[in-house]
Amino acid sequence: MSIGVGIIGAGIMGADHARIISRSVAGAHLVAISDADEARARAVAQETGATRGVNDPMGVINDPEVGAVLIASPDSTHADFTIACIKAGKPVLCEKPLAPTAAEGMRVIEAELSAGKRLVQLGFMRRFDPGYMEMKSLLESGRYGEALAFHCIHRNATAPSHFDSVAAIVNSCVHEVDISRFVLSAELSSVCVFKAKRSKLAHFDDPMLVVFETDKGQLVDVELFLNAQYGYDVKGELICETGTMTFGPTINTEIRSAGVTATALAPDWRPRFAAAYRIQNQAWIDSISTGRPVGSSAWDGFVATTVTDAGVKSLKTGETVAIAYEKRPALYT
Ligand code: ISE
Repeated sequence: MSIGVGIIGAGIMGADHARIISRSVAGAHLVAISDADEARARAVAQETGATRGVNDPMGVINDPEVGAVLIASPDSTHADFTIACIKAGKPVLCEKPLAPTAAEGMRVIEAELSAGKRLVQLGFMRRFDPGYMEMKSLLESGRYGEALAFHCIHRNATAPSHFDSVAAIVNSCVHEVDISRFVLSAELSSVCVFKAKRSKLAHFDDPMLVVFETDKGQLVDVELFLNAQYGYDVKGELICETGTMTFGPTINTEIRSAGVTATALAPDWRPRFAAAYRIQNQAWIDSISTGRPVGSSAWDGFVATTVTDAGVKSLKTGETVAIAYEKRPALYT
């Protein structure tokens, strides 16, 4: 049976998810898309074959034809819409981050705990990226010994004008928070944010180096450079006792001609992580039929906000900040 999906938000990500669900996901069809800009919602609905485009997020969540909801509205609205889905008893795939702060994220955990079952998947799509998945399984094969350090590079061509240094941590670096917890099967125990010399082309602290320590004594360093100009570039290199694992920044073919090698870089994360988004969205729909949640949970989303809260504190004080966690409830074990 096909699951009717409602989407909240018809911006860059909401429209992308609508296209993925309508073109590449089996077992689901689009019912309604809501956006503060109703004309934008209607345009995306028309393009993707959704029944309607509206400006009524609660109407979409409570629509009896909507069996599952995908939230891709602005970050500050994620927690409230996710809680509304939990109250309506509907499975929800919420874009990252769960919330801008841990205090707001905790409200989602409380709502899921009172519902008594897991309904939330967080849209940390990198967990479904073939490069990161292979890195994790190679590490877990034990062939290369233990992981010692993880170098991460996270570059965007340009950051939007509403971005600031806090958003760089809360909205961008949150990906490395989640993926390093996933790849290393470890918790992050401290964070220190270093501001590099600021690019003249940036309107906030950019680039920054963010260094985490894990509870296994590993170091995770992240170069965050969100106005790198030349394209979208995400790389990871895992340093193990007897070898290293690297995956490339690109999914495109390398061309050699006229004395140079060239490989096109994606302009942003959507083409770079196209496979990850497709696999993630299919896994979400499949998990609804089987009743077995996959990917990042609301708890993973909440932990990520706990870490980014500490990152923001380090950004402001320049000090290393120890990360203190709430106790993990039994629902998430
Ligand atoms: C954006 O929201 C994403 O999720 C992208 O993956 C990330 O690279 C970018 O920095 C974020 O702003």
